[in-house]
Amino acid sequence: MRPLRIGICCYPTFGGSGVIATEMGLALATRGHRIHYITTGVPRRLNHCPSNVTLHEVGVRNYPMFNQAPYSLALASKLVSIAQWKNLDIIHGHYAIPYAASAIMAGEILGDKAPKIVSTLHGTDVSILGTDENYRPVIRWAVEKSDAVTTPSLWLRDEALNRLDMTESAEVIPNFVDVNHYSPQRRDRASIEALFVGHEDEALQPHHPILIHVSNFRPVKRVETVIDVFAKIDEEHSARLLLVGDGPQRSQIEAKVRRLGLEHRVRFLGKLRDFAHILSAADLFILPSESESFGLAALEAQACGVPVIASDVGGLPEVILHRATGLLTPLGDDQAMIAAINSLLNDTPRREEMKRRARERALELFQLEPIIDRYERLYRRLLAE
Ligand code: GMT
Repeated sequence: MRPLRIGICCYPTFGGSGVIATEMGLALATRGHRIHYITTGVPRRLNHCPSNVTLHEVGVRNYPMFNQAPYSLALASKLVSIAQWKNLDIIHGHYAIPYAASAIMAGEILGDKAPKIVSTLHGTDVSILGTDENYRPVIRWAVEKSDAVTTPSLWLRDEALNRLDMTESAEVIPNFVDVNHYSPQRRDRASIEALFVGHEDEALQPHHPILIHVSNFRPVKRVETVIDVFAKIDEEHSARLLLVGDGPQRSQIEAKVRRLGLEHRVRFLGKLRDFAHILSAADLFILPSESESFGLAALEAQACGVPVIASDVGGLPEVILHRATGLLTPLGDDQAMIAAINSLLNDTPRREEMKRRARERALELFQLEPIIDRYERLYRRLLAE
């Protein structure tokens, strides 16, 4: 089979869509395909760059007439030029705005020389922007014009179908995890203990539970709830909380932690490039999100053998098997989440069993290679190869 020339455009940031797009590109490159990332910066998870991977930065020129520089147009122009120069077979856009939309714009400009365009919807591009009349018509147009549309969960497929009035259903290709990198073997409690040394009254003991939350600190993640729930757990268990990531609400969350006098128990670790060893050392992962199309962070936790306590929303039940790999509680019911966490912290054999099942689920359903096979098959089907 001939190697394909694939352009990938995505947010190069800490978010799940950028992570999936970057790791997918690297996995396809390992199979010999030529990968072109077309983004505003170096994708955060791009920690090495093989010779068949090229980065193309989109330059957004400002001009006195512009109120705000039109990134989507600069991106579309860049896609046209890379598609022509590198003779791309496929452009794969991750997230509808601007990536799918700019890819379709580029396709229209290229006409019958256009590569096939695959659009992956990731979450709020459907659940929030897909209902906002400022964006909905463009999102709907991009989705309808794409040669193929994928979603990471059945839930998002149905949301997209209904909210965007799609004439054809998207194909569900779940997100994936590198189970070798995200694995219980990387458990490293000593480095967690080091994080708390000298910052507290009582040294971290082996029986003190470590809770973790990873997110981009946006309102949809409900990080305030993470703190409220943790405060209650700490009263009973003398626990520790690790917060990985950064985003618009971080300062207000830090202020809340100080207000509650919890600064000795909580560590803000910021946008760590690699945190698998920290994740593996945690006892439980907390994710009280308002909406989540998939919950990549929850999958990464499970791959590390860490059970997840999350809200019962969106695609999370497709990732977390209630009572087997974690516990799902009704959205907004903090008491139920506190009770769920306490029930697991007080029952070590049950927690141990959940750790095992969490890892097992990641191995059974969400391994990288079989999922990359599905994308590759999709590309070849579109190219009739
Ligand atoms: O849709 C977003 O809010 C952004 C996006 C991202 O870039 O992180 O997150 C979504 O895509 C991830 C990767 O597919 C999913 O794991 C997240 O669940 C999803 N977020 C939401 O649906 C809120």
